[in-house]
Amino acid sequence: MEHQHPFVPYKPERHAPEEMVRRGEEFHRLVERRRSVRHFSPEPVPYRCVELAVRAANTAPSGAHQQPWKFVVIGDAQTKRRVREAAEAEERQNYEGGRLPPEWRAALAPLETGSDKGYLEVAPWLVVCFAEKYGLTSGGEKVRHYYVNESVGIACGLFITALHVMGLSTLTHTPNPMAFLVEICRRPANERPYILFPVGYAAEGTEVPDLARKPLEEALIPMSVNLGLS
Ligand code: IYR
Repeated sequence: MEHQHPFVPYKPERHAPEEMVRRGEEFHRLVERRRSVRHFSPEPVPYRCVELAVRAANTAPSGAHQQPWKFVVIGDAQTKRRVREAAEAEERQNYEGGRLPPEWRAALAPLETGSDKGYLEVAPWLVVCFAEKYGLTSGGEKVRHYYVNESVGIACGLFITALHVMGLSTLTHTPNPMAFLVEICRRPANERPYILFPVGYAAEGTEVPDLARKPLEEALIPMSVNLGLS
């Protein structure tokens, strides 16, 4: 094949059908056990584990391969405190100040969330994912980015899954509006806070809401059924 740009061979592993299913089942069993956690142990977690989760995130496909994500890793007590205080100030407006509309509050009720975000100081690491709304050349010119939300969302999915594989827990936390994170993390104006992840071991005795996954029939619609082919 003739290419205008450099291409290299790619040969993904192939497996026999039974082996494909076995691997798919094993992976599903693993991710099925993941839950978002709001109670963390203060036990230290090696930085290397966080680094590996970001390495996994950094493999995500992205619009025009622009890789529009940044992960800021916070481990010092002072910055964690600043993040907690700023997040709680926003969340107090959400929960106690009436900024969350009643419909939204009702949707959150089963999660029993509130404006206390103590876990932001307990978890050994806070990882803030930023989305690069646009890029900047070395000369400071803006470069348009494509599919930023999709790209960063996929990267965050990989990040969460990598933590879970290692036996670590996290929460996809969005203490909106999150502009305070730009300042605290000292990020430039082209970066928008996307998700704030507390990372650590789940606290001993952690309980999570008794939620069920959506039944497969609601998530998976074989088109053949819609077409009346089966
Ligand atoms: N950011 C708030 C509210 C919140 C919103 C959703 I959507 C959730 O799934 C959970 C919480 C908070 O973190 O409390």
